[in-house]
Amino acid sequence: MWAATVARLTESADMEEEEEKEPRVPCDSDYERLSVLGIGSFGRVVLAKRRDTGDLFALKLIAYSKLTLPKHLERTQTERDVLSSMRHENIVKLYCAYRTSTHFALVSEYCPGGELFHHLCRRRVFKAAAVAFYAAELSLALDCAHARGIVYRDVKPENCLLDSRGHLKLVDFGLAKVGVADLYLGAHSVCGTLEYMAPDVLAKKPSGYGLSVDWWGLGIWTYELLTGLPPWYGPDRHKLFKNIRHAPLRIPPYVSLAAASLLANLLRRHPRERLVGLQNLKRHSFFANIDFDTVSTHDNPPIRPKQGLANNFDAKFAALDVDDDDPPPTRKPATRTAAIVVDRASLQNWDYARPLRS
Ligand code: ISQ
Repeated sequence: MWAATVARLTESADMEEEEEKEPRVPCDSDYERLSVLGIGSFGRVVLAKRRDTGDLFALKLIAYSKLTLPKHLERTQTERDVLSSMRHENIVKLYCAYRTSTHFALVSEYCPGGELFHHLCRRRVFKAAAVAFYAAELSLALDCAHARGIVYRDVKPENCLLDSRGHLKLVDFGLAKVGVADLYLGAHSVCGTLEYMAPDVLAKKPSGYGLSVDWWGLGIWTYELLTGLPPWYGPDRHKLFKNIRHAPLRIPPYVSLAAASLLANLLRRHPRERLVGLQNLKRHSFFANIDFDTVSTHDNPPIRPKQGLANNFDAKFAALDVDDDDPPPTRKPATRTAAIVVDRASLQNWDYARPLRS
C-alpha cells in the first residue's frame, strides 16, 4: 500500500514536471481582446484577457502586410528571441508567441501604469529624485541586455512602461542587436529614434559602434525627464544630426550640479570618454540616495499608477476597434532592397510558451 502510494506520487510529480517543461502555446481564441493600448508602425498593442483565468496581458499584433522588407522580418524575430531569453525585474516579461492568419502575436505582461512618456507629458518635468529612481531601474535593464551581448538601441520614455506598483519595465526590443559584446564595436545600422541617436551611430564609421550608445541614450532620456525635452530636437533632420554631432550641450540652471555632471558625462560625444557601464554609473553622486540592489522592489515608487483598465493609456486608442485589421502600407518602401511578401510560414522559429515559474 505504502509502496503503491509512493509510486503514484512519484508518477504525478513526473507528470507535473513534464507539463512544466512544455506548456502549451496558446492561440488567438484563448484571449478576449478588450481595448487598444497603442498603435505602432507594424501593428497594434491590445489589452487582452485570458478566457480561462481572467488574467490580463498585453497582446502585440504585428501585421504580416506591414513587414515589407527583410529587415522588418529580422527585427520581428529579434524581438521574440531577445524577450524570450530575458528574465529581469525591469524588462517586460514575454509569456508566449503565436501566429494568426494575419499577424505575429507576442503576449507579454500588462503594465497598467502606461508609458513614462504619458506621465512626463502630464507633469512636464520630473523631480531629480524620481529621475534617479527610474534611471537606476532603466540602467539595470540595459545592463542585463548588455551582459547578454545585446545592444538595445531605442532608449526613450515611450519604451519605459510602469507596472501596477509603479516600477519601470523596458519594452520593444525590435531595434536590439544580438552578438554585440564590445562597448565600442560590433553594430553598424543607423537606427533608433532621431533625437536619441548617438554621434557614434551617426558617424557611420567602418568599425561601427557598440554598447556605449545605450549610455548616450540614457543621457538624452535623463535630460528629457529633467527638463521636458531632449537637448537637441526639431523637425529638420539634417539640422538635428548636425546639432547632435557638434552643438554645445546647454543645461538649464535649475538642474542640480550632480544631475548636470551626470548629463555631461553620459553625453560625451567620443564614446571612449563617455560614462558607460552600470558599475561606473552607480558611483555617480546623482545616485547617492539609490540602492541599486533593492530599487526594483522598493515599496514606494515616485508615481502610483491610477487603478482601472487602461486608465494610463491615451484615450484616443481606446476608441479604436480591437478587431480592426491594420490597413496595408500606402507608400512603397523607400529603399533599394527588394520588398518581400510575409505570411505565417515566414518565421520558422516563432511559436513560444514561457516555461512555468520562470
Ligand atoms: C505591456 N503593457 C502595456 C503596453 C505594452 C505595450 C507593448 C509591450 C508591452 C506592454
